[in-house]
Amino acid sequence: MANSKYEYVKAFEQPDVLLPDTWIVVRIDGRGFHKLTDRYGFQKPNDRRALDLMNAAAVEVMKDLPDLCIAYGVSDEYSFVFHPSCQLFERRSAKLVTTIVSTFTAHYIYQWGAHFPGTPLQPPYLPSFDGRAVVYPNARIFRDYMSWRQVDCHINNLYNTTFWTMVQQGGMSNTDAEQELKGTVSSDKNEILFQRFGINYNNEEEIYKKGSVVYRKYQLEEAKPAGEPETAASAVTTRDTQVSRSQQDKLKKLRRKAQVVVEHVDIIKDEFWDRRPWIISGKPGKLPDDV
Ligand code: DGT
Ligand code: MG
Ligand code: MG
Repeated sequence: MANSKYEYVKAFEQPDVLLPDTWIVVRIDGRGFHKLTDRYGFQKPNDRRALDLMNAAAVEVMKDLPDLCIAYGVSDEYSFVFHPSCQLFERRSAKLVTTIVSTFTAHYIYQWGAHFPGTPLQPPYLPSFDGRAVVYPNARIFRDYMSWRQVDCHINNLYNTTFWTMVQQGGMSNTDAEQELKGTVSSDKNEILFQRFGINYNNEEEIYKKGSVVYRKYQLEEAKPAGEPETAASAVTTRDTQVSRSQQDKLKKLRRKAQVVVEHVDIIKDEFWDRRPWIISGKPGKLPDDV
């Protein structure tokens, strides 16, 4: 680019490179989905079509960005995770966040009609998402982040399921149901569901109870025997995250070969991570035999 007297304005741009060797989580969240879900008549408390659409968009984001190692979605939010070794966009925060937000939104809108046939999108109620990047210094804290989101999913879903059952099946007003649930703990809500409505919360669909986990599938490994102190999660060293450009390109190709799957499973316990060590290590595993 030719120099001009206007060139100096470039000095106003602020650097926003995220810390090296850290887990980058980009969490996106639907803007004003309270209104939007009302406008398009989403079922309460969970609309399967809406969750399937969120998951379909997330799968496309994962396919588009091989640097992503896992994503977790619940309600109108999705957390996308870049491995500490990620060098995409030189780890510039705004580039990473805006790419994820716009790619996700594009696919969400593109696939809307397939998931909500007969309910076309109409301005001003068009889906949009905000996003932010947060870095976590090690695998333990990154896993605590993921656990935090899944626990949140559980707490909200138990509350919402109980609340809407009391309203929809019990004929209570929103205010009365809210009043009765004030100060209750999980066991109280389980009891209300079971005693009054014959609903065993454990039998509710996993996608509602656990949220959605999206990752690249390789051959599962044996779970570690209980009591072994070191999980794969704590085994990443700085050395593991320093890889050359050509090595990175090779890994990218390998990642593109793997199938991206959506599962509704526990990510709080060690088992999920121990059986899928490639997520924490960043090193692709073996492709399943049938691929
Ligand atoms: P925000 O994020 O500050 O722009 O505002 P909202 O309205 O998006 O609030 P948020 O993200 O805290 O809460 C998500 C809203 O989306 C909440 O009102 C419930 C609604 N929502 C999410 N999934 C479903 C669903 O499957 N069915 C229904 N009926 N509503 C849902
Ligand atoms: Mg929202
Ligand atoms: Mg939300």
